[in-house]
Order: sequence, then C-alpha cells, then structure tokens
Amino acid sequence: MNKRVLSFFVIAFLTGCQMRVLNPKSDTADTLTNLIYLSFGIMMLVLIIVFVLFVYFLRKFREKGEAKFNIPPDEKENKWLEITWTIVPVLLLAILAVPTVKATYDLTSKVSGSAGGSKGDAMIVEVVGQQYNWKFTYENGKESYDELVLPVDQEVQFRLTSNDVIHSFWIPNLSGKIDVLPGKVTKLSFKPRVEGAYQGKCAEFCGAEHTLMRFETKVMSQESFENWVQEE
Ligand SMILES: [Cu+2]
Repeated sequence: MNKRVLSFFVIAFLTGCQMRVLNPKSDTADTLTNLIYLSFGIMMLVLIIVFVLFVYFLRKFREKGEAKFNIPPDEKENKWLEITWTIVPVLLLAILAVPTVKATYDLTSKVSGSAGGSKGDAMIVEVVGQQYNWKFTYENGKESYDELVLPVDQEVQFRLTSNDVIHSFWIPNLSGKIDVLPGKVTKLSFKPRVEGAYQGKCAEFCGAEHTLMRFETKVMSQESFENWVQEE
C-alpha cells in the first residue's frame, strides 16, 4: 500500500476516529444517516461511471503508430449528448433534493412544531451552555453538569441557551448540531432508541478551553431514569 494511504489509516486509527455520525442511535440520527448514505451512493455512482469511461477512452483513443497525428475533427454539436448531460444531473439532483428537503421539513417541524409552547409527549430538558461546561435542568428541577441522562424510547425536547458566547450542542450518535445562542432559546428534539453512553460536545469554537466542553450522555431504561432523576 502506498505510504500516504497507509499513514492516513494509521492516523485515523490512532486518533480513535469512530465515525459516530454513521452509528445512529435515535430516530433523528437515523434520518440524517440515511441522507448521508443516499448522497454518498449518488456520488459513488457518478464517480464510478466517470472513471470507467475515462479509462475506456484512454485505452480506445491512445496513440498508436500511424494514427499519431490523426486528430479527429471537432464535433460542432450533438443534440442528444447535450440533452443527456443536462437531464442526468437534473435527475440526480432531484433524487438527492426531494428526500433532503422532506427530512429537513420533518425535523424542523419536530423542533419548532412545539414552538407554540405545546411539547406533545416530549420530556423537556433545559440546556445552558457556558464557558466551559453544560448545565442540564430536568422537569422536576434536578440539575446536572456535563452529564446528560435520558430515558430510552422517550421523545425529548431540548431548550437551549447560552450564558456567554455562541456554542453548539452536538451528540453525534443522536442528532445533528444545534446552535446555542446567548439571549435566545433554540430547540432540538429526538427519541433515543438504544441504551448506552454517548459522547456529546460543543461544536463551535468558543474559547481557549473549548475542547474541554464535552459531556456524557447516558441513555438508560425508563425505570433507571426515574430513579436517577428522583435522587438528590
Ligand atoms: Cu462551547
């Protein structure tokens, strides 16, 4: 294997590159991961077709003996080729755009559908981001720092704000990022579907100790969650 390729994999392995985004553990994360696979699939399709044609034409029109200076005349126009290479990208973009726009609207309405105040069946967790920690407040007033505890299979709605600068709330296994802004409340919701511990972090450079602004998310059974949230 080429040295550069090898060192890429060694570095990725040594730095603990885990591709959490491709390991979804909530409904919202499932939707986002499917979009990633869809766009990756379309990209690979185009890439493979282009490379196969590239190699094919390289071989077919390679310089051989007498044909050395026999350059074919330029095509003036080719209606069907032009129609084809206009329509194919439009089709590919449509295949990409329709599910993306639909998912965006679904996720947005999930988030802001509760903007009027109604939260449906969702459990509310208030989140305050500040240099350099996260404070979580649950419905019964319990607070925790840098540790987020959630019951499995329960829709949860986060209401996020910041005490100082702009932060970004991100649990790669469970959801996309959401900005955390001073003086404003943003919302995010998802339903975790697998128990476990997931790393959360601030995804917006917010100061010297930004990298320490991490928190652990524990998704546990409804029962364990009840016990946890009741204890002092
Ligand atoms: Cu931050």
